[in-house]
Amino acid sequence: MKEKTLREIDTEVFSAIRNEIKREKENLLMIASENYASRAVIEAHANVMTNKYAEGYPGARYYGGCEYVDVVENLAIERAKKIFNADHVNVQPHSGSQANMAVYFSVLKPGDLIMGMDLAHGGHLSHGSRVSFSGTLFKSVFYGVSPETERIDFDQIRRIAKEYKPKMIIAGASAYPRQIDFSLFKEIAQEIGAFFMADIAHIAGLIVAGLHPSPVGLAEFVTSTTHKTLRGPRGGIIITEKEYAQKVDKAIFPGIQGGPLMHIIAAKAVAFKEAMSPDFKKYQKQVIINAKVLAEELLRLGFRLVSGGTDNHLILMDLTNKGITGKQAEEVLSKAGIVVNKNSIPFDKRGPKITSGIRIGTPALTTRGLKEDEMKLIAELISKVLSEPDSDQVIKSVKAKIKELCRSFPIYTFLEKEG
Ligand code: DSN
Repeated sequence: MKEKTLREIDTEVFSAIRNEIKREKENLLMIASENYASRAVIEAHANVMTNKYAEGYPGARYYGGCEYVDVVENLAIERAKKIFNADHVNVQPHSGSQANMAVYFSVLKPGDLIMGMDLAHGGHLSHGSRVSFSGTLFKSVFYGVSPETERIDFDQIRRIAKEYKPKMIIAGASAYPRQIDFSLFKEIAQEIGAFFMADIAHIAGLIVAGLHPSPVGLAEFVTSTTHKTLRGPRGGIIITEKEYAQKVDKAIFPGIQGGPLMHIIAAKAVAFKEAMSPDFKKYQKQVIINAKVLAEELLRLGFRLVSGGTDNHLILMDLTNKGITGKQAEEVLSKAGIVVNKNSIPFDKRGPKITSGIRIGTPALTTRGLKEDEMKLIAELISKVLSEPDSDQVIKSVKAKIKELCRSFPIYTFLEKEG
C-alpha cells in the first residue's frame, strides 16, 4: 500500500482540519466545556491503536494481539485511580453520556425513576431529559436552583426526593457556576435509600487539583468526560466503588459498547499522567482566578451574572438587562472572534434556541497562558461588542484586538508546518 498523506488523499478533509487549527489559534475559545488538549495528548490519539479490536478488559479480551493495548488501558486505569483516589475506574466510555447510560443500566431497570438537575437550571440532557435516552428509558423528576440565590436548592431536593422516592439521585451540571456540595446530596440519597451518582464532567480537573470537593467516596458512581477541565481527549470514564465494579464493567461491555477506542484510551492515559504534575494544579488554580477576575469585571461593567459570580471555571451571564438575546450575543461575539454558547438561565422566559444568557468559561484561554490582565481586557471587549451589537466598526476593531491577543499567546505551534 502506497502511504499517501491525508492532503494527497482528501483535500477537503485536509483543508477543513487546517481551517479548524487556524480557528482555534485565532479566536478566543470561551466555551466552558472546551479546552486545548496538549501536544502529547493529540499525538497519543493519532495512532495505530485505532486499528485494534479489544473487546473485553486488560488480560481478558475476546481478541488476540492485545498485549500493547493492554499496557495503555492498564496505565489509564491505574493513573485515573490515583488522581481520583478511586477504587475502580472504567476508562472505556466513548463519551460522558455513555458513561451515564452504563451507570443507569448497571443498577436500574428501564422505567425506574431517576432525579437530576433540570436542564433549564444548568443540568445535563443525560440526567433524565425527555429528549435523551435517559428520559425515555427511565422516568425522571427534576430539582433546580432557588429563585432568590440561583444556587442549588437542597430543601427542594429533599422535598422532591421524599415525595417521589427516585432510585437514583444525580448531582452534576453543565452550566452551574458554583461549588456543588456532594455531601448534602449523599445525605438525602441515604435518607431515601437511593443510589447517588455524581457527574463531574465540567469540574473534574478542579477536583483532581483539590480545588473543588470530590464526590469520590460519597457517591457510588462518579462519571466524567475527559476533555473539559481535565484537558484530555474527547471521551468518558466511570469511577465506582469496588462493590459495583463488575456491574459497571459489564454495563459498558457487552452492555452498551463494543470495541473500546484504544487510541483514545492511550490519550486518556497521557492526560491522567499530565494531571499528576504540579503544573496541572497551577493551571487549575489559574482557571478559577481567571473566571473570578472576568466575573468581577463583567459585574463592574453592568452585566448581571447568574448567582452573582462564580466559584469555578464558568460564568453564566443574564443578558436581559442589555436587551440582547443569548442567540444574538453568541452570533455577534463570534463575529468578533470570541466563541461562546447561548445558554438558558434559570427561569428563562425564552426557549433553548434563543435563550436570555450566554455561558463563558476560562479553561481553554488559561491553557493558552492568559491571566488576570487579559481577562480584564476581554471583559471590556465583550462589553463593547454587546453594547453595540449592530456596529460593524466595533466588531472590526474588537476582532483586530483579539487577533493581536491570540498572536501574543501562541498555541499549537507544532501544527504550523503544512503537510
Ligand atoms: N456539551 C457539554 C457542554 O457543553 O457542557 C455537556 O455535555
